[in-house]
Amino acid sequence: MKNKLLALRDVALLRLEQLDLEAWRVEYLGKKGELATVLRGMATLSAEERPVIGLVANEVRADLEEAFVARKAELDSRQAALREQAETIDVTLAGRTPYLGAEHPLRKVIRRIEDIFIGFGFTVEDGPEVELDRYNFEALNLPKDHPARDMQDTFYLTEEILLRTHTSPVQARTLERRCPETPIRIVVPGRVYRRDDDDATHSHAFMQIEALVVDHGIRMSDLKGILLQFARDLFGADQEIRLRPSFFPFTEPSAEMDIRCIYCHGDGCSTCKHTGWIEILGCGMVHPHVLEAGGYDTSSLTGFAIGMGVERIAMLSYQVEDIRQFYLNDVRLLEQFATLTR
Ligand code: 2NM
Repeated sequence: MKNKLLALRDVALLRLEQLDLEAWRVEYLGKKGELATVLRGMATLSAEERPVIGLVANEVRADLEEAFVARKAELDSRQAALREQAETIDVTLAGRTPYLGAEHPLRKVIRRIEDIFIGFGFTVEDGPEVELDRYNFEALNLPKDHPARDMQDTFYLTEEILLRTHTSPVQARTLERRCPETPIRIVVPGRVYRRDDDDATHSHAFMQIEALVVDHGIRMSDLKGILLQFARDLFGADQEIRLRPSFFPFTEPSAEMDIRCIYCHGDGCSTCKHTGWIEILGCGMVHPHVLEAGGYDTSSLTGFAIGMGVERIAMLSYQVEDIRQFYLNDVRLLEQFATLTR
């Protein structure tokens, strides 16, 4: 029995290195463990043998318990060392490149257009998106019963208050505010709203940029010169343009400007519907009613105005097929523009 106990101790100490600590404790020191099983056999021993074996058994138990405590301490300290190592900051490591974010593609287009007009001597103006009927329509030669009001289905908040359908009310406000003797050269970007069903090419809320010039002796040829230079600054030095007659209530005469198709250069493709041209903006000579509403003397002052949709230009420039991509703020789209310099 003594040999059995000593053999048990040797095996147990050997297995301590190999077994999970708790599994080892159950197997050797547990109530139904190896040691307990051997000790149950003591009942069969004689009265002389029992104290001798008892002494050996106690020694074996003490040895195993001591080994258990030592092993536990060893494992605990090894784990603590690992944890400390994991928490240690290596100050010699290279830093992570911070995520910088990027200009939204619509902002990029607005900034480029602003910069072109700033180069022509224009300044940037803005105004409220919640507007008065007076500035959005009335001052722009669009009286209450005018059929052209239907051209732009309007979000009305009250009879008189609405979400602006174009940025032109900013021009109307500027004309009203400025001294009617001083020339005006402004460019006005901003969000506008129209009751429209959203689809791949329409949005009920989109960005517009308009320009206005008022001065003595401004003529259609001034408009055409600015338009040609604008198109060349935006799309390249050899860009061709053409003007087609059109209608807007706030300009007379009015025109739409096409650029040579930036994809097929006039050969014909699906983007230009095989015409070789792409419509890009509307423009015209400011209607005398608009200047008069701003207190300007139309016998000595004339002007021109230009208006364009930012999304349309962004879709053409960056080959974005669906206008809704601009409003999703999907980082995968935005990251594509992060590296773009223009
Ligand atoms: C366009 C087309 C033609 C325009 C007119 C004015 C104002 F206020 F001067 F009358 N601002 N913008 C205008 C003219 C806008 O957008 C397609």
